Amino acid sequence: MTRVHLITGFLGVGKTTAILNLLEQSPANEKWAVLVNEFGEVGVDGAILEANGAVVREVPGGCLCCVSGLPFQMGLNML
Ligand SMILES: Nc1nc2c(ncn2[C@@H]2O[C@H](COP(=O)(O)OP(=O)(O)OP(=O)(O)O)[C@@H](O)[C@H]2O)c(=O)[nH]1
Ligand SMILES: [Mg+2]
Repeated sequence: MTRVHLITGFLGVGKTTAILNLLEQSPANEKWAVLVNEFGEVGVDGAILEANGAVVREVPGGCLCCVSGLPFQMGLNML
């Protein structure tokens, strides 16, 4: 089983900060990956998260379920 956590919230509420804090505490024997569904400034979160040790895939350009369904599947498969 792959454990999945969905971090969601309003613009600027602290999602990236929370993920970065969790990454700092991640057990050494676990592999963590972050699938970023960023709306707007493409790539910013991905670069920051990758610099902090996570495997990152991005799904830019819109909602995972309606606009970016295929890129979402591709991102998951790449992980
Ligand atoms: N006071 C306070 N500020 C916080 C907290 N978490 C994050 N911030 C600040 O809130 C601002 C936005 O945090 P981000 O982590 O970038 O928020 P985000 O939800 O990823 O933002 P978007 O990706 O733009 O939607 C930053 O200046 C953080 O330093 C918190 O728990 N308390
Ligand atoms: Mg963010």
